[in-house]
Amino acid sequence: MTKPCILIGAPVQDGAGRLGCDMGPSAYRAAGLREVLLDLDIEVYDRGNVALAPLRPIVHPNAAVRLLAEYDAWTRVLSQVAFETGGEGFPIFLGGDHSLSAGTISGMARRAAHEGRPLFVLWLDAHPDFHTLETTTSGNLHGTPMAYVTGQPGFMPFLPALHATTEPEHVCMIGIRSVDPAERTALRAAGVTVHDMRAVDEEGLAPLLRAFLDRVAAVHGVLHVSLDVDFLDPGIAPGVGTTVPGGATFRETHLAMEMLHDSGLVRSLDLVELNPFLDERGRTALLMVDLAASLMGRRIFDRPTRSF
Ligand code: 5AB
Ligand code: MN
Ligand code: MN
Ligand code: MN
Repeated sequence: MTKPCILIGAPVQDGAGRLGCDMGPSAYRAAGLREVLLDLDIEVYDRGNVALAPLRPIVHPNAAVRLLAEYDAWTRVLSQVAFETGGEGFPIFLGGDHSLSAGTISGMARRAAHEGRPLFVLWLDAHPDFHTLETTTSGNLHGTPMAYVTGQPGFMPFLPALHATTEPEHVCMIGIRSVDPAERTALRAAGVTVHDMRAVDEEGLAPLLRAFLDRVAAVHGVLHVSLDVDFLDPGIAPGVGTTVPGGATFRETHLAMEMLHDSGLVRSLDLVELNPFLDERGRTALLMVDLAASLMGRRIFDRPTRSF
């Protein structure tokens, strides 16, 4: 790893249905993210937390939609920060709820386009977050970022115009096990690769991931990884507002992170949906830091002993 790691706190909670995700960046710092990266001989710069851009009034005809002006403002600022830091090093975005990925992925797509390379996204989540502003019924906008960055209809003129869209065919979702009907229809029409939990159980996470990494490498693509805490089984990761039973295990996820590191394809990472208010003695924050360390090059063999 030659590139420095840039930590960017994104204390976003406006997209989630419950409060507390704004404490995520602090929890990752308290769990020692910077220190584990330094132990790997990686240069680390902590940029502190990003501040919300000024709000502009936005009204949407879907009355369920909540806090759209905030979503717009976070997306504008995070997209710019992602574009800039993506050119300087390896940004790790410390969430914050998943609505922040509207900004980080759109910014990384612009960065990749700037370099003439296609952006791919690995989406590790129980949910596809593929609602549009029209189809969301909860109105919680953390359920929409993948639809926005892939250019699904209805986001304009409410959200910032995309400098570069992410091709739906360049998105691979793994761990999916909670999909709303409108999302299912839209995912099929768009051609997103979706490996639900049954696919993981039958085929194994490693072969599914390997096939995707081969596709990225074949066209000299760059990869952004978006890791939602609820990808993990709630038994090992309770610190999240939207737990779904039957999630990924410790071993599966560490293996995925090591494979991602070995591929050399990953350029940026979102750690999202951690809600420290719901966590148990920091164990979810520690696990996410542990996984980030694997993605950045620590072998499971070298993992320090630690009680969670
Ligand atoms: B998360 C749901 N589809 O739209 C909705 O945790 C859940 O970032 C969204 O993946 C979950 O509210 C968003 C029911
Ligand atoms: Mn999510
Ligand atoms: Mn989720
Ligand atoms: Mn969630």
